[in-house]
Amino acid sequence: MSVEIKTAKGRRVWDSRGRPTIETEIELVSGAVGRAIAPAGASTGSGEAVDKRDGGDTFGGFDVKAGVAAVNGEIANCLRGLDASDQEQVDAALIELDGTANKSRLGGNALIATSMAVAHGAAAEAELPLWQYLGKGRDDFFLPLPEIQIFGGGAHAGRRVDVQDFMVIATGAKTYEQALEWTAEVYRCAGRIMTEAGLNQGVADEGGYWPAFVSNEQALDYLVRAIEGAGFIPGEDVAISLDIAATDFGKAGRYQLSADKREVDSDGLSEMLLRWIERYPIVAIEDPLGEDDPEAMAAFTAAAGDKVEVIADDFICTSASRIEEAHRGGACNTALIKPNQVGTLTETKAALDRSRQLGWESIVSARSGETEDTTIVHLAVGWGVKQLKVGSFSRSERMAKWNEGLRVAETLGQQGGRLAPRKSFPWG
Ligand code: 2PG
Ligand code: MG
Repeated sequence: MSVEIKTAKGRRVWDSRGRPTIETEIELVSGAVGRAIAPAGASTGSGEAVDKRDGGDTFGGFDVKAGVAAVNGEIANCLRGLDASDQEQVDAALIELDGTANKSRLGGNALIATSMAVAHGAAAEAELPLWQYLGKGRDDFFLPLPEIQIFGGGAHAGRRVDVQDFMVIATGAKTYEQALEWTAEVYRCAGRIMTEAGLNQGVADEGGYWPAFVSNEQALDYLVRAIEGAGFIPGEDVAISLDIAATDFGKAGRYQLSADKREVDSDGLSEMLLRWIERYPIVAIEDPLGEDDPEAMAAFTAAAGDKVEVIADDFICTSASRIEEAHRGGACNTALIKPNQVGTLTETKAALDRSRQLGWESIVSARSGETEDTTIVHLAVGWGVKQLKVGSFSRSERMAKWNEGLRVAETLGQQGGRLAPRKSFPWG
C-alpha cells in the first residue's frame, strides 16, 4: 500500500472563541485520510511561529482565507507525491516552502494543521491510532497526568486577576481516570463555594471560573478551600499549579499587577511568588517572569527550582534552541510543548527531545483557542510525555481531550489509565 500523498485540502472551521481557524485534510493515494485543526493562543510569546490572519474588518481581522488558500494551492502542490510516513521529509518541505524563520509567509497555523494532518494520514494508513503510530516500537505506554484549570485569569479573563491559570494537579491520583474524577470534584466544589459567596460569574476562555476575586491571593485561598471542600488533602492528594504568564503584564523587568494596582520589579514579583510557594501547596509555576527577563528567570529557578517545576512557555516557545539557551543560563527546568508555537511536528519533537536530553521535565499543552481536535493527547501518549495541560474541566473543546485520554486508556487495556510512577515526578 502506498503512503504517497495525493492531495491536501484546506477548509475554514471555527474555534472555541468563535474565530476562524484552519483545518487541513490530507488524502493519500491509497484513500487513507488524516485531518487536523490549528489552535490559537491569546497570551503568546514573541518567538512563536506566526499565527497568520487576513486582517481587515471581517471577523475582527481574524479570518484565514489566505491560509486556507495556501493549503489548497502551494502546500497541496508541494506535498503531492511525498511519503506521509516520512514526517521529517514532509515537514522539511513545508519549512522550505514557507522560507521564513518564523513561518510568517504561509502562517504557522496553516503549517501545523497540515503537519499534524499528515501524521494522522500516515497513522490511518498503518491502521493504528495516532498515539500508537507515533510510539511504534514501544510497549510501555502510559497516560499523562492532567494539569487542569479551576480559575481563569489574565488575558483569558479580562485581566480580572493577574495570574492566568489557577490549576490543580491530582498528584496523589493512582490513574488518569482518578485524576479526572478528583479534579471534577474540585471543580464542582469551586463553583459551589463561589456561588455561595456571590462570586460565580460564569467561565473564562479555557472553561475555568471567571475570577471575580479582589486579589490573586483570594483566588489561591479559594482554590485551597475547593480542594479541601471536595475532600482532598491539599499538596498530598491535589496540588496547585500556576501559569503566571508574566510576559503579558511585564516589560523590561517592570510588572503591572492590575489586581493589586501596583508595579513591581523582577525581584518584587519573584519574592511574591516565593512567598506563595511557602504558603500554598504549589508544585509548578509557569512563566513566572517575562520572556525578556532571563536573568530574573534564572534567579527564580535557583531559588525555587528544587521545590517546584519552573515551566517555560512564552520563554521558549517550543524551540529546541531556546530551550538550550534557557538551560545554559540556568532558567527553568520544565518545557511546555505546544506544536503551533513552532509550526511543525518535527520541530515540536525536536524541542521535546532537547528538553529531555538536558534533564528537563515536559508538559504537552493546548492553547486558549481550541477545537474538537485531540491530536495533542496522542502526542503526549505516543511520545511518553508525563503531563498534559488542556485548560479546565468544562467546555467541549477541553473535554474532547480529556475524554480522548479515557479512550486511549481503554485501548491500552489499562484500568483507568496508568500514569508515570509518582516517584518520577519532582514532587514524588
Ligand atoms: C498558556 C496557554 C494555555 P495561550 O499560556 O499556557 O493556558 O494560553 O494559548 O493563550 O497562550
Ligand atoms: Mg502559558
